[in-house]
Amino acid sequence: MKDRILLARLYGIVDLGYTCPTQVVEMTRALCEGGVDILQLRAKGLPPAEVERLARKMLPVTHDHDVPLIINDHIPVAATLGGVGVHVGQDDDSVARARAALGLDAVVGKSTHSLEQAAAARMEGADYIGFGPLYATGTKPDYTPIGLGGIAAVHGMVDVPVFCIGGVNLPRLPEILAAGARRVVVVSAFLMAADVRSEVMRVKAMLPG
Ligand code: TZP
Ligand code: MG
Repeated sequence: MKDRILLARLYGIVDLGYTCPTQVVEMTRALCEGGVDILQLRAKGLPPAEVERLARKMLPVTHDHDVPLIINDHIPVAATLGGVGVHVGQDDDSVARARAALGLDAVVGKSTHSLEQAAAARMEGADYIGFGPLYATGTKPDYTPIGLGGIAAVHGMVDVPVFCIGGVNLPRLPEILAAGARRVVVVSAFLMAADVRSEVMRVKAMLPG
């Protein structure tokens, strides 16, 4: 699974803040068919058993498309499922604890919101980092946007994949790429698109190969 992360450019998230549980499978299919390289299940506030249930519905689809599935926050759920990665935030369990629970082969990613946090996440052993929010975003409303200024620097600092996140959408992609981004996470712009597959395809086509 780690090799898939190294090659990945486009990271999608099925966020239950935008997608209702009954639409999770359909959304997973649309995102995978559109061409996301990694997919995360983010279900803030849902009980672990529900997160596990939804992940089990997503897995046949992600598996068919050879897209790694990453579980946000719920390390025990990820450990129970097996064959999935986990994503932790600054206030969650450490990368080391996640790795201890999931095994050495599992992908463990971490959210970072500054150059210092990016360097620390790398030292902690994260397989990839999220870096943002670049812009103000309703998906993470309590966070101050960090802007585009740190993107070039973070790529010079850490040797793991950096996924730029937060308010990323098609119209903003040229300036994000011009600032040095090579990989992005897109959440609401995909989940709220009128045609999810086409939107994913359009973003994917603009990313470096
Ligand atoms: N972490 C930093 S910003 C963010 C997360 C999970 C949300 C990004 O969502 P959107 O809708 O693409 O701005
Ligand atoms: Mg978290």
